[in-house]
Amino acid sequence: MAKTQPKAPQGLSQDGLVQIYKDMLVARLLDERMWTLNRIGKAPFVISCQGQEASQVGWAAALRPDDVVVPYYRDMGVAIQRGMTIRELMLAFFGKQGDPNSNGRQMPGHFGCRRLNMVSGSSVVIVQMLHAVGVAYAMKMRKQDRVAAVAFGEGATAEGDFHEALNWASIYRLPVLFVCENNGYAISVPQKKEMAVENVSERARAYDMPGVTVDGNDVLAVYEAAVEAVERGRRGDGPTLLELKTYRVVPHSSDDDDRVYRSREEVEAWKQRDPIKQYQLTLIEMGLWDAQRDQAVRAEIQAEIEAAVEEADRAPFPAAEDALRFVYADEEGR
Ligand SMILES: Cc1ncc(C[n+]2csc(CCOP(=O)(O)OP(=O)(O)O)c2C)c(N)n1
Ligand SMILES: [Mg+2]
Repeated sequence: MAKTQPKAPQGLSQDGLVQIYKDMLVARLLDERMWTLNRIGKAPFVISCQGQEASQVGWAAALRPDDVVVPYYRDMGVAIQRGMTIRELMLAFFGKQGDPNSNGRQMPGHFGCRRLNMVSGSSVVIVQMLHAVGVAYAMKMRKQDRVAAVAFGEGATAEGDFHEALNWASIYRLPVLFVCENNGYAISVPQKKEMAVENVSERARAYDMPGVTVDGNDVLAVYEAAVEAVERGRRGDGPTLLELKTYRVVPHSSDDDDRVYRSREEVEAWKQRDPIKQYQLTLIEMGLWDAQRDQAVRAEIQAEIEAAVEEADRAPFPAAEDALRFVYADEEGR
């Protein structure tokens, strides 16, 4: 039987389809390099996006540049899709001057950049949901057709802020896309010890909003579901809770040893469903990609990463007297 050709979602050009792949690849290769830099003692901390690239690039690609994104610490794929460069991300990773997120004063993974309409997150998990609801409320009061999108892990949904955010957004029919990147664990705690329900999306019903679960390793499925939710928000029909089932294929952070709480077989099984490999095959089937292009693009990205490593390693640390800048509203933020 002839295999059916995969179909591109409406509204995505061929260039758009390829760009999604490149963004996922940049996220993966950059993340891998960060781990080796950490292990040789060059940088203190990695919090990884590996395994979740399709979820992240997929939802971010559904937005316009003037929409506001409120990512969480794993969302390097979102930062890349929005336009943060390899150089900027490496400066942030080394905690150096020129990092657009905090000028080297925050931990890695605290993405925030005015140029990219990206709101900086707190280290306290889930509070970013309330920030996004506030942003969306302001958008509605100003009668803008913009949307706020916020991401979070499934473990963090056990906190009260999650419920308050859904409740408020629903009462006022706010244009928010709530994205749960469900990777099955909150550090060492598996989902069944985080919540009694099977799907985070089931909770949407209690707040009278659509709750949707999709395969978070299928970037086009994520994109399509996110587009629908974003359109809903833009039309004034209120928020959506989108749950993306995925997996982080590396430990929680560079300070975690995941061998103590999950089997190697489980990790291996998820690696077989690698979102980047899956999407590469889709593009090849669509006639938009081949092995030669793949090799060339990987080499280009690696060269850019190495140049960024050299630059960030040499770059100065922030000046001590800058520590309190931008804390109070006494000067323009970056
Ligand atoms: C309020 C709060 N409690 C605990 C922590 C420590 N902590 C950081 S990440 C994390 C796990 C969160 O898991 P999940 O929401 O599933 O996101 P994931 O890391 O799996 O992507 C915890 C407990 C924190 N930062 N803030
Ligand atoms: Mg999790």
